[in-house]
Amino acid sequence: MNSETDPSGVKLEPVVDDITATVARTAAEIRQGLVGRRDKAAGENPSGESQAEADVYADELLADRLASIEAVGEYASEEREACLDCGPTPGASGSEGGDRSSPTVAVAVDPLDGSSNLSSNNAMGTVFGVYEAPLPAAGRDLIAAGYVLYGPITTMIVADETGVTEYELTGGERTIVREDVTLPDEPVVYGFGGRVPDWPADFREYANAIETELKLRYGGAMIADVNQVLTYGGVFAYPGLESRSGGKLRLQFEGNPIGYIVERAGGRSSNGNRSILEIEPGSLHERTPVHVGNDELIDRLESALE
Ligand code: FDP
Repeated sequence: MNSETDPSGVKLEPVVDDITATVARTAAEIRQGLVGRRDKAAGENPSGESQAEADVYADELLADRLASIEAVGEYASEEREACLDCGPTPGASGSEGGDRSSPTVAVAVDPLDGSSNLSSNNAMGTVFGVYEAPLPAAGRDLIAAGYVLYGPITTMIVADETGVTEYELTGGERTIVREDVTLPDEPVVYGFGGRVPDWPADFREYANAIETELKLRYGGAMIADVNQVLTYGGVFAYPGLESRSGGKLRLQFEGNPIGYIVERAGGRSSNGNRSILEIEPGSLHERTPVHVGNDELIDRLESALE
């Protein structure tokens, strides 16, 4: 696991472990709580999308559990407007007088990614990023990121500076099933979000070429579609659209964590011209085009979008 220390020499490994274990335990509760919560809730999220009852439920559970971890200074979620301040500023002094014995981090989550799939009972996920900086933060400030995939079984991917690990979850307990997860060298699958007529011409041209080479795997939940790429190799994209140049996915909650995981697994991420992790964030809920996958496929994407 993480052997990282922050610049002042404070060990971050126990912090990441605590957060990861908490997300795993909470995921068991989220999964169980999906039954009876598939209807729309009254409100919208800060991006103007309607919320399912399960979105609100998952956010409240994660906020409660993660904010009670001493080292978590901020909790932010796709489902709430502002950051929840729950401790000292992330990345700053952990206690009075500048003693850095307790590092603080910010955790950003998409509590239920792909929740439109609730109606059709298809796969969904929970995404989290652990930033050693106040939010909104750049992807290079991530010290770990991961996701839980609610598929036929529940699995969890966790990436930190040492690499990527896959777990199976049983009632919130983790069992390692794969260490040093890397993208297979030979890409097999692709999945692209957004409506085809809304794709810019240059992306459409790229997609036409990819369609002749790889198999389509698109399920409408980013986590499930990215997990296909991590398992078989290939490319996932939710590109910038004619109607919305930033695309759909949110930088803090989706783009950065997924970019971090795929890069740690030996692949590349791009917003169209550079790594997603290099984007300077402007606001908590800003969107970004997301393209992740095998190096060569992302190199070609960037050339196509030049
Ligand atoms: P959802 O709105 O169902 O939560 O995060 C947004 C997301 O799902 C992603 O998981 C998914 O990749 C994308 O939106 C699907 O969007 P489309 O319906 O436009 O395909």
